[in-house]
Amino acid sequence: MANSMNLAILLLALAAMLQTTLATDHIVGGSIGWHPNGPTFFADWAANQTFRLNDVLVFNFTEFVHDVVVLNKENFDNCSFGKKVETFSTPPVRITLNRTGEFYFACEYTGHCTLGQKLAVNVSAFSPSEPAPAPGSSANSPPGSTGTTAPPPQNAATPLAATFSLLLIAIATAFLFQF
Ligand SMILES: *[C@@H]1O[C@H](CO)[C@@H](O)[C@H](O)[C@H]1NC(C)=O
Ligand SMILES: *[C@@H]1O[C@H](CO)[C@@H](O)[C@H](O)[C@H]1NC(C)=O
Ligand SMILES: *[C@@H]1O[C@H](CO)[C@@H](O)[C@H](O)[C@H]1NC(C)=O
Ligand SMILES: *[C@@H]1O[C@H](CO)[C@@H](O)[C@H](O)[C@H]1NC(C)=O
Ligand SMILES: *[C@@H]1O[C@H](CO)[C@@H](O)[C@H](O)[C@H]1NC(C)=O
Ligand SMILES: [Cu+2]
Repeated sequence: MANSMNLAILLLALAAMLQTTLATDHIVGGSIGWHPNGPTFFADWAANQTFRLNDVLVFNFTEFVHDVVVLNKENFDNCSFGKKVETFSTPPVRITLNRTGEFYFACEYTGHCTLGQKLAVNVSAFSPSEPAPAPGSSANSPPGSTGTTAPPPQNAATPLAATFSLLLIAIATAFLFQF
């Protein structure tokens, strides 16, 4: 009984560790970061990412020059800041995508949102059928950026790891309820 419990706890801890490694940090805008860079820059950036539950958005910007405001879709569409959901002003801002569905962000400093400093992401539940990013692709380095920047983390979550993690949880649960 005691041994089974220990094993179950060990397996659960292992599963938790795997789960943690599954969450990906997305550096918003790659090496450009969070500031206006053309009307479709952040939409293009987002199109090259896969956002999964519990992934983290990292907004990197200069304090008092930009901020991050969570908006609803209507206000996001017309860059309207009358009804802010939440405001984050101290960089780097880390936002955990803690539900599936759409999230809307914009900078409320005058003109920035209309200049394209706005980001919509659509968070999907884990999907094993998703294609892996092409090997060697520098998908995250924005056009026009110069210098040698290490490619930001791609979506490191692999279907195998997730399956393995689920399996561990299942085994641990089976052990816990066996006695
Ligand atoms: C992904 O990034 C590459 C390189 O920056 C770019 O050429 C391509 O258009 C992007 N894809 C999408 C769907 O935006
Ligand atoms: C944020 O930007 C600064 C200056 O560009 C850079 O030094 C720093 O590494 C960036 N941090 C992240 C998390 O990208
Ligand atoms: C933006 O749209 C919202 C919802 O449709 C509306 O309440 C708001 O007045 C609009 N703001 C501007 C500046 O157009
Ligand atoms: C997600 O986090 C925000 C705070 O950042 C919180 O207000 C919200 O309730 C959370 N949503 C879920 C589904 O946990
Ligand atoms: C977000 O993803 C969901 C599920 O994949 C989809 O039904 C929805 O239309 C997407 N929303 C947008 C704005 O693309
Ligand atoms: Cu700004």
